[in-house]
Amino acid sequence: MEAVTTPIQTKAFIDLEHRFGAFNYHPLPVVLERGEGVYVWDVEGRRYLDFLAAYSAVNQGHCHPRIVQALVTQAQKLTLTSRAFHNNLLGPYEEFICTLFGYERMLPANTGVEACEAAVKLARHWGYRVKKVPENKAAVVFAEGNFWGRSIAAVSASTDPLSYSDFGPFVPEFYIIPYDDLNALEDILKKNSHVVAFMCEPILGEAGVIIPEEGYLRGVREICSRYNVLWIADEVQTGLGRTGRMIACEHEGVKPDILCLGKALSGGVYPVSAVLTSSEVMLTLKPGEHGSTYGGNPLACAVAMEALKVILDEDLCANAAARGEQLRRELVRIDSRRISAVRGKGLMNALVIRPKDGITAWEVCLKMMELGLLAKPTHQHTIRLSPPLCITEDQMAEAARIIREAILSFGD
Ligand code: IF1
Repeated sequence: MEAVTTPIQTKAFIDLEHRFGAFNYHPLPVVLERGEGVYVWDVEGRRYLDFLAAYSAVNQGHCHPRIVQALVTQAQKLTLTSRAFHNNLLGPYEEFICTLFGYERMLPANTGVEACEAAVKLARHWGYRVKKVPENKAAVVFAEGNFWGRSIAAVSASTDPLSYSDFGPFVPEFYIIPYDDLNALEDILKKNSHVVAFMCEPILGEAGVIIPEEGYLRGVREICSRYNVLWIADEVQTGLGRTGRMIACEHEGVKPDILCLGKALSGGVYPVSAVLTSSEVMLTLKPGEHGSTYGGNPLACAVAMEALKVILDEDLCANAAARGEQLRRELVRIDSRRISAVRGKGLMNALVIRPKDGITAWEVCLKMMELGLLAKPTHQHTIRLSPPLCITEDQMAEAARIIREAILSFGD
């Protein structure tokens, strides 16, 4: 079907990827060449509302002029020094981000998985050097359905066979408990005094936008404190305005011991991630014990500071909250038995399709694409709806019309 309806140019680019690329993704058959705000354009000149926003990396909108300007200006001056020397932007950036999020120290990295893995390394270090866990016994607990990337450590924590199958052997002393289950957390901490950290997402992303019961994060905070275990919040996807707050933990007024940020920390122009924590934890790291060639480079620092300032100056948190309400209000109004659930917080939303007559979330996404909106299924039946946070009321109304038309096009 794709071969018949896909235009020539688009097909040529897709064929090239098929010929020379790896098959680790199954993208929608659209080839993008330009982006601005909530819109992207394909090589045929067609415009789409981007309801994936690069998995929440483009919270500030595509090619935000201020972030691009910061990138260009810094790129013409100094891009990379390595950490063998100081640079004049790392200190100011560290001060800015620590003050903004209320942490004592920040460790710079590049991708989300690096930030999360550094958090686990920090927790183990703290475990041996502060908590006094016996050598090589440090354990880390994760929640079922977690997703924090593709490294060996990340897939060692994964409960999704697609992510971990045939990638073993895995990292030892990783334990999984059910998500949104405080009793399970307390049980394992009670039984195993070598646990150094519990890592979780405040809302499960990859698992399909699963929102825990109100009070879960407060409970996690309380239990981790009581058992002298570090709570690591993976806010790589939920952070930076996505759920209507600067970080999702703010919804429950709690502060994790270690906070991982990534994705929108650069507004989608460059990989930038960060680990924020206390002096007690961070200062267990001594020279040579951790690092990265690109982490903390001046280009990344300039981009990240501007990307954060855009979120603040444009009040994107408030807009995410308001537009998210609007979207869910419109979605629940669609009168179709094809929809089995609508859920979300801010602009992190999921639309769950009831499969019928072979119509899956994938077919709905293809239809939406035809009508000018790009979104991607996660698992078989869930469509993630997470546009850039700068989306206007009118643009959201237009999006809702497209989603509605796509769903209704399959009949009842
Ligand atoms: C893929 C999903 C999103 C993340 C959280 C860490 C990372 C991610 C909570 C790692 C990455 C990605 C990566 C991308 C698909 C994707 C994703 F579909 F899996 F769930 F965002 F929605 N923590 N998420 O969500 O960050 O190293 O990639 O910078 O791997 O296919 P990274």
